[in-house]
Amino acid sequence: MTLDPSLIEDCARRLLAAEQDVREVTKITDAHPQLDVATAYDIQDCLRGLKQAAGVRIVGMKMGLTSKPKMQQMGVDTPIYGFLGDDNAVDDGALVDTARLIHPKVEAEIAFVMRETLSGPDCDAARVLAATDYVVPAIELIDSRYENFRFDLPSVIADNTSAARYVLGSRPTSVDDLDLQTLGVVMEKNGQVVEVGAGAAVLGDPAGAVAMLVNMLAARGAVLPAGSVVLSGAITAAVAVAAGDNVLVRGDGIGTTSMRFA
Ligand code: OOG
Ligand code: MG
Repeated sequence: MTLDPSLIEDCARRLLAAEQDVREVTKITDAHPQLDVATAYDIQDCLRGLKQAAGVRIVGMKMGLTSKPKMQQMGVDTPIYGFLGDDNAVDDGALVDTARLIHPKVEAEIAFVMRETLSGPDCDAARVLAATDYVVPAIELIDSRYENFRFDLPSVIADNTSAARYVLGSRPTSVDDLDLQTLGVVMEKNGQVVEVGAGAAVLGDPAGAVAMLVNMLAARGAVLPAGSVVLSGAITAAVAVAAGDNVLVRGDGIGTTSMRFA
């Protein structure tokens, strides 16, 4: 179902207000059960426009639901994409204020920083690697605006795939020096290992997840601009965090990155 343009904007404004006011809302499909994926991306685009109008600069994109642990955890098995604004970025090791978040969870990811613009529809992992400036370990903090962190595919797309904060490692590594599929990643919470995985958990190859993003963007007439940060998707299940927690992700040969919570 395509929604009336005024309804698309209403949905985007409701999600923006939920984020700003730090409160849960019912998922969009409760009010609009026929909402389809294309219209859900229209709502996400509208949300992006509202944020840009308020001064947010778009710095990159993210893939989500690209690994089995995430698909099983959320009960949705289709990869999705969202956008990253400069308001989502936090510095490596920085303190994140949980009072600004509804029900935060963290994910271990591999982030790409692109040297060249990529466009679909025939993008593949080799083109992604050739266009990549460097990779770094990342922690994505997701914070669904929906009640109890529960949603379906169209609702989570409209909600910008739960994007909230992210942090990148500060040591760039060239992809020429890495095998992204066997790259091991360890997530620690308060000094205890809570999740482990390898790059191949992400659709067999994180570079393939970035290629899928480029092809999904092409289907909507968009490109992945040079300079973009791309979160390729959680390697492991997401882990809930609260004030006082300390989360660290280390990737084999690519260093570490961390977030602390107040
Ligand atoms: C949707 C976003 C998932 C990932 O890396 O899989 C995501 C969610 O689980 O809330 O960012
Ligand atoms: Mg993620």
